[in-house]
Amino acid sequence: SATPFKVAVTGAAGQIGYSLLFRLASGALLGPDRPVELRLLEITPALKALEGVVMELDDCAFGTLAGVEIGDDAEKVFDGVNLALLVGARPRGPGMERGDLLEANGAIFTAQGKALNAVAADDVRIGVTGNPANTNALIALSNAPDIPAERFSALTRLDHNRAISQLAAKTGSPVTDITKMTIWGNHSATQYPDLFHAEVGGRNAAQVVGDQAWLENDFIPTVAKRGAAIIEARGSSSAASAASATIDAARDWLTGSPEGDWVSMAVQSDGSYDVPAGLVSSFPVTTRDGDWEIVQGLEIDDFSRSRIDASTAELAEERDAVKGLGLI
Ligand code: NAX
Repeated sequence: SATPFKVAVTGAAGQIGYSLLFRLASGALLGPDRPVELRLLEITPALKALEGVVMELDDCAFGTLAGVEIGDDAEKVFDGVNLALLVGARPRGPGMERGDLLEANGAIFTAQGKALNAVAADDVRIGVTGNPANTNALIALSNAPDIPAERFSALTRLDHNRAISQLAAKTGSPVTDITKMTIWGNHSATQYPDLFHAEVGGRNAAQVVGDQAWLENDFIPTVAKRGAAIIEARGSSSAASAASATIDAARDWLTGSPEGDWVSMAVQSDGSYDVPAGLVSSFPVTTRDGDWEIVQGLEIDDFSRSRIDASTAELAEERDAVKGLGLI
């Protein structure tokens, strides 16, 4: 039988983990024929809860689950991993300033970057879900000098999927009719979900909608503030949808984006679309065999330009802050 694909998940005892682990174990990533070994990292106080989750994984008797290891030592847990999903992060606590948040997460993502650099498999891919995801990915990649920077990405696939869902509802189309959606910039309220290149049944989405006011005052804020709306309704932040998007992103990265379509991923900018080189920013990308390429040649009008610039300016501020803290 095939060698197990080793997947690390950090923050495995958290909310997203509680959905993500079961999807991974059931073969949602690489299908029913590829066994998966889970390597789960948590902080020491959460290990007992994680043991309970592992009991439940056992109880599912998943045919694709080849093994589970848990621990609080990143160098042990990341040993030989082919994919690392960095979900665990430090949430903003009461009275915590933005700088404090960047510093607390900086400590996590510098250490995890170094551990991946030391022990991950040569073919490792790293997806960062934990917030602030783009800047955490920048910190991790900056602390893993032997891993090519292209192996790191931050999750904007949830935003991408939210945008598809909103556009499908507005146009009365199935989600499968929506293609070429793009999220630009930061996974934050400044993100720019772009309808000018998206298509509905092969027709330009902005033209099909034909309503700039909806696009500006409804669509963009609904997508960008969806996380807050879910907290308001559910009493806790999006978890199952975040897990689902984390799987979608990793699966498409490893196995390829659909022909004639693209996906959104936050990756280190090479200066495409005048996004300052070095920032980890969301772009339209095509993927194949674990590599990605930024879709080139899209025309950016003034409206899109100002939205992209606003979000990348925020990313530049975050980068300057973590640079100031000596994290990158
Ligand atoms: P939880 O607070 O439920 O779980 C996080 C887990 O991470 C906890 O169990 C904690 O013990 C663990 N953890 C903390 N530091 C760790 C470390 N150094 N090593 C290993 N584990 C560590 O949060 P959850 O709802 O699961 O969300 C996880 C992260 O995803 C948060 O940062 C959240 O903001 C972020 N999100 C990102 C999204 C995205 O689209 N990029 C959307 C969903 C989510 O908001």
